Amino acid sequence: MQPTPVFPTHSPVTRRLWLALLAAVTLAAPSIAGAAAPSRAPVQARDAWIRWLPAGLPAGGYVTLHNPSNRPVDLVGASSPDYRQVMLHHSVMKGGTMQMLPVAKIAIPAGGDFSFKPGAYHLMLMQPTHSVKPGDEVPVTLEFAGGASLEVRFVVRKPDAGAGMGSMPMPGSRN
Ligand SMILES: [Cu+2]
Repeated sequence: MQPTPVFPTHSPVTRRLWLALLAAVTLAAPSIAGAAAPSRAPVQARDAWIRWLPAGLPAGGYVTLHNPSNRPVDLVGASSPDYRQVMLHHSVMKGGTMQMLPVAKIAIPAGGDFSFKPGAYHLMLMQPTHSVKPGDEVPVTLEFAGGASLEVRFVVRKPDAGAGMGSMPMPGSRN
């Protein structure tokens, strides 16, 4: 009798098991990649800030988003634990007055930037859940088509930072 080899490579059982393992790995690889992709936003954010207004008034949020990928990415929403509602808005001049229109989505061009700016596109942060003041940092989660998201920290600045939003009335100073 020959001794049993350490690696029974000619055993049909082992061979079948090995092929099954190979098949499992091959099948699993693409599905793992597919599952991980939606959570990772390819977008990078910079210069994120909120134009603070007193008395819990809706505040404008501004940020520049960069899309390094080779296809457009759609921003479809935003949320923050510090505000009950965050909307995508576009300010437009109509008959001499500034109007704000809700926007369903904003495309960030492939290999390009999109900038939210005072008087143009902005995030409208409404109903703060607690007192937000200049100097604070507010986390905002940007949501993209396909389920990807990106958390960005917005620095809260005083109203005189940057250009005004136009027609928003300012309450009198209490100082
Ligand atoms: Cu607005």
